[in-house]
Amino acid sequence: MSEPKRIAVTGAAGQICYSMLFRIANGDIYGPDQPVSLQLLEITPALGLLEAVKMELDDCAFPLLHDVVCTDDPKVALTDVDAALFVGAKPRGPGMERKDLISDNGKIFSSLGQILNEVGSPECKVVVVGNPANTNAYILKANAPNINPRNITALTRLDHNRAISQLAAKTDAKVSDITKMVIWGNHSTTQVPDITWATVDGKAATDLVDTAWAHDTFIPTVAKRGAAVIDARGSSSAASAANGVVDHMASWVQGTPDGDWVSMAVPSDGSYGIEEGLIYSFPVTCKDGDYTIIDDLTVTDAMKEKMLASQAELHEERDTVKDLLS
Ligand code: NAX
Repeated sequence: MSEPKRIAVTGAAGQICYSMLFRIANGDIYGPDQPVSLQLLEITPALGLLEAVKMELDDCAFPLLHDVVCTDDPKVALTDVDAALFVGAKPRGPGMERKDLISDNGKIFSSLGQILNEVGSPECKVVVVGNPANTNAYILKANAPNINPRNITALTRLDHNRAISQLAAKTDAKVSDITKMVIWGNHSTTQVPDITWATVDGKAATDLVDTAWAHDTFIPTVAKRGAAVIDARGSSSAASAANGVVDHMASWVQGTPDGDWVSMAVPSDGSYGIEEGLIYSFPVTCKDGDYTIIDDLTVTDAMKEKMLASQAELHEERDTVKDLLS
């Protein structure tokens, strides 16, 4: 067997990680022949809970799980990792404005970015999950110039999966029949779920559903699904978010199937007029551990307007944290 892949996970005693770590240890990111080591980071008060998570990981006796480190020292967690999954962040508290959350969480990502810059491997693959995910990834990128900027990404795969599920339900199809879904933009309610190129069992989705449904029902349902889950369960999506992270990383590492793509928030290369460097969700294909933005789709005027509105929100978020962009 090969050397273990080292994976750092922050916020490792939280809700998302309680679903995610067991999947990673089972080989769901790097595949069934690749051992993994977990380097788990928490804030000091949560270390007891993190030890309990480690006890359960031990008790699963996963054949691929080589080693588990639990720490409150980001340097220990981020040293020499092949992948870093930044899940830990503060949730929005009562009376807190979105911009307060951005500033508070932004500080976590500037500090972790600087430490990753110091101790991380330059080709380490990063996905930011903690919200606001795109802007936190942007802050991390600005603070970690030694890390390949292409490798700093944010999670919109949960939104992508939600969109597939909604289209499958509407067309009475199986989720496995759906290809070429797109999520453009920010992981927020300004995101743009787009079925323009989607197929359902080989047929164009746009021939199966009407435009009014696609614009007035599908887009808001997907974009507000996170809030609907909070209403239903009293806390934010955890198992489905964990699944989204595993899917995001597995596609990146193992590749996407021929004839399909996935959505990932990655540094823009200027495609579709989106400012270069902004962390923005695009359709991408993955191969040999790298991704390529699909840059030649013809977007409708209506979608372009929404895509630019999502970019404008990212610009506003960036203005709020400009002090953190060293
Ligand atoms: P939890 O509150 O259950 O867990 C977060 C954990 O992070 C806690 O254990 C906390 O102690 C830890 N933490 C806080 N600051 C830390 C720091 N500086 N270093 C290390 N650990 C730290 O939240 P959970 O449900 O797991 O959600 C985590 C984040 O994911 C939240 O920001 C949430 O908003 C975000 N989400 C993002 C999604 C996406 O698709 N991008 C979807 C789900 C989720 O809403």
